[in-house]
Amino acid sequence: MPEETPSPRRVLVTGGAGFIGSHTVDQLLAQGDEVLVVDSLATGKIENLDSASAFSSFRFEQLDVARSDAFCRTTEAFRPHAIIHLAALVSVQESIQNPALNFERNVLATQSVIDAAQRCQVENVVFASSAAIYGDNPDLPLKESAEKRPLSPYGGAKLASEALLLAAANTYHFTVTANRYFNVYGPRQDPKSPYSGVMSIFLDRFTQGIAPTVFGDGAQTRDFINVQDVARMNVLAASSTLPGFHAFNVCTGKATSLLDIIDVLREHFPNVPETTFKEARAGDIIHSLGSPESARGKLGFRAQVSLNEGLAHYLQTTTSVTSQLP
Ligand code: UD2
Repeated sequence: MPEETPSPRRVLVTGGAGFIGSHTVDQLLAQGDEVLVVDSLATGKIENLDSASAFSSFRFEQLDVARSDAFCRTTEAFRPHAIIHLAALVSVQESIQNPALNFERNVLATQSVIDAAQRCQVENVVFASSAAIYGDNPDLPLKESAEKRPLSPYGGAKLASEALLLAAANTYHFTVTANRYFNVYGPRQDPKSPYSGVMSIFLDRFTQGIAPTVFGDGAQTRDFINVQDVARMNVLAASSTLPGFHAFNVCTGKATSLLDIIDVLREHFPNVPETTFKEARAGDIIHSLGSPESARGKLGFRAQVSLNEGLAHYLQTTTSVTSQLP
């Protein structure tokens, strides 16, 4: 007899006040789970949890996951069935400028999660990994087995975390899913830094009537995946019964160029001035594309939101927020 999934489940989400985290929390609450968010609010925003806080099954604790003892105590008190570990230093550029901080937030924090999971016998751990571990590997579409060539301390830390989790899964026998996100976009992504996701920057500019800047010729492609799909994969992985460690690309398998995105945005904002082209960024990858086959075959995960739908919804949300501004 397959083991029954207890309902409701208790799920601890680190980084739950962030872009991907808050959407994951919303989906967990909607399916009836009890959720504890642990977030230092270093980059996460409490406003991202506005809709979550309406649920009596939701709790929040402001805490840095890398503070291992405190995090263990919190985990012990909540006794989660699953931990979804999304808290991280998310900027590649910042990881290059401050590798020690990157180590603390992206490696030590993972060790802290492993310690807590082991001590509290958590059955299931989900980890936010990244396509950054593949670096500029040109063997597209990238399969999970592709050679890992991280090009930044950020990519290195994600790979190191996967190794720690693989060893922990083998040693302590819990289920671990490492989700390797490709280019995630959608509402609540912060467009403020020049290194924010390109989609958030373009949307911000178009809605303000400012021309987008393209670094290079705009023919570079990415595998853009909507945050709703990414959150769904996190939720699915949190109840995975696959034993041991598994890493999955979280992607669509479709390549889209920057020029394609600009074309779509121009349909919505025909009066925005012509695109500005600047020299390509140093170290920029021309093409990035993942193979979604493994996640489809082993977890039944398939991205459902098309780029057109995702962009239209993102625009609706962004413009309704902008129109509320004084
Ligand atoms: C993504 C991830 C990064 C890391 C990396 C691994 C994001 C935000 N970043 O970087 O964390 O995982 O993949 O490969 O998801 N661009 C413009 N104009 C702008 C901004 C960007 O032309 O105003 C270009 C940029 O030079 C690049 C493309 O858009 O060619 C995508 O840039 P990005 O920063 O959104 O994402 P990426 O793939 O470089």
